[in-house]
Parts: sequence; structure tokens; C-alpha cells
Amino acid sequence: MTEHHDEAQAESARADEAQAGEVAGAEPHGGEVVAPTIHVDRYEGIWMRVIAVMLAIFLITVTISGFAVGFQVPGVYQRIDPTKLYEAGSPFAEPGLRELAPGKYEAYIRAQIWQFTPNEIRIPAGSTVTFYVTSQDVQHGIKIAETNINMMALPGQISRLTTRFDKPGTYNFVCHEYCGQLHHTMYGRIIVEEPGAEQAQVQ
Ligand SMILES: [Cu+2]
Repeated sequence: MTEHHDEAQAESARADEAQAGEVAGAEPHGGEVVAPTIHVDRYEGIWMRVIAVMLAIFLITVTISGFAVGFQVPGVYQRIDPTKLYEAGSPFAEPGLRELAPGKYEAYIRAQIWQFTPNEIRIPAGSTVTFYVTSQDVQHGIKIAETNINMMALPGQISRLTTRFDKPGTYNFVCHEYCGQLHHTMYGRIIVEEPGAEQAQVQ
């Protein structure tokens, strides 16, 4: 009786083992332990490789943009009360260009319906300009052509981005957030002059 019972138990254990072996991909009756293999469908494998390549491309692109080309993510630089933009001490009371050092400027731009103040800025080629932009009323945006400057101009917040103008020419900027009836009239320009252009004109 006991023998019979033991035999039955052993049989059941063998069956379990065999089942486990099949699941893990091992040889069920060989007694040899084979490393389990994972079956990946052909198309799944292709997509996994495609995604790995895409992630590598994104990583390379972000690294080059951030460290070599100097792209920055626009963020909230500072908060400001939009009702106090004209008060003494506010940098937006008299917006415009300020020279920090030769070739280094900061530009304060006030956005409002439906204009930028100032809407024209002149700088010599090779200048680095940090833009500080805010809105005094509704949501606006600023995009300067051919540069990395593309940010929101929101009431209550100052957006800041820096760029360098190496090539002489006219760089137009526009409001790119719909802000009402005359949104399309909200634009300006940055004139980058050849070094020594003024003297050349005078002669
Ligand atoms: Cu607009």
C-alpha cells in the first residue's frame, strides 16, 4: 500500500518536472538542464530594433542641440505682477536694449495687444543677446526667425532665452499665440549690422 502510494507520488513529481521543463524550454526527459530561451516574434524583434535606433537618434539630437548648438528650453525665469510693469524699478517700464559689455546685450521686450515694445532692435553682428519677455495683458508669444528664440509671453511671468547673432541681416519676430483681432499686426525686427557699418555709411 505504502509502496504503491510512493510510486504514484514519484510519477506525479516526474510529470510536474516534465511540465516545468517544457515551460522553461528545457529537455523534459533528458535530465540535462538547458538554459531557458525567450521566443521573440520576428516583427516584435524588428520593432524593438527600430525603437532602439530611434531612441539613439533622439539622444544624439538632444545632446547636439543642447551642448553644441546651444538650444535651451524656455522656462519661467521670474514672476512679475503684470499690473506693475510701468512702476519705477520694473525693467519693463522702459523696455529696450541694454549693453552689458561689448558684444553682450540684454533686451527687455513688453508684449501687449497688439504690439511689441520695442519692435525694432539694432545690434552689431557677433552680439549675444538675452531676451526677457513678458506680457501686460493676454497670452502672447515671440518667435525670432532663424534663431532658437521661440517662447511664450505670459502676463505674470518673465520668459528668458539667449541667442547669438553672427550673420548680419534682418531677423523678423512675430507673435505666435493668437491674441485677438489684430494678432497678425504684432511683429518686429532685429537688425544685425555689419561691424563698422555706420562708419561705412558716413564715408
Ligand atoms: Cu498674438
